Amino acid sequence: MEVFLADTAVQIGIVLGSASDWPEVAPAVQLLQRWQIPHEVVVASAHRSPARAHAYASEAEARGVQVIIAVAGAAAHLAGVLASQTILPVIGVPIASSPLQGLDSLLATAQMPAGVPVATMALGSAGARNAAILAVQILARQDPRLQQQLRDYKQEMAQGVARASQELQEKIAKDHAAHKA
Ligand code: AIR
Repeated sequence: MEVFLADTAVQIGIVLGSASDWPEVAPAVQLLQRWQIPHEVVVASAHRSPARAHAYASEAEARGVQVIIAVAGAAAHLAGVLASQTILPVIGVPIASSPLQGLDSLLATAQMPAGVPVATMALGSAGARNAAILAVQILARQDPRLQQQLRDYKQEMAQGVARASQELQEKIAKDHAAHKA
């Protein structure tokens, strides 16, 4: 039985181990919305709903999904379990949601046995954002529009750093002047 809809044009599938992981992922999803990349967000736990997690991974390719992002905390086996059921690239995002503050999920996501790769990102929202960017970089190899968006994004980031530097210099100069007066 198919569990996930077949008629949606989704390129990036984001799977959360729990709805409680969502706040870490929301900014990454905003980026995908801004870039108009068809995506979906579903919850499927490798431990609490293993059949659902297996179904997602085994149906994803036929549904047109090109990259899977798996987000989970604690004993985070989600990315590895999904990767075991598909030939799609799987990007893992460990979340610091347990008393071990993410060391558990980082190791569980990264330390895959040879043969079943998971591209593991940094912990938390930075990792989620990088997962979205990496997924788009994969899609962009076949899509000049996305290549341009990625170039624009890098330029925007660099301009943001230059602006921040200018603002900091102005603040330091102002503080210095106030101190002298
Ligand atoms: N989790 C859920 N099923 C398996 C795992 N590893 C993770 C979730 C979340 C954490 O357990 O990804 O980060 C706590 O989930 P909850 O639902 O108790 O808040």
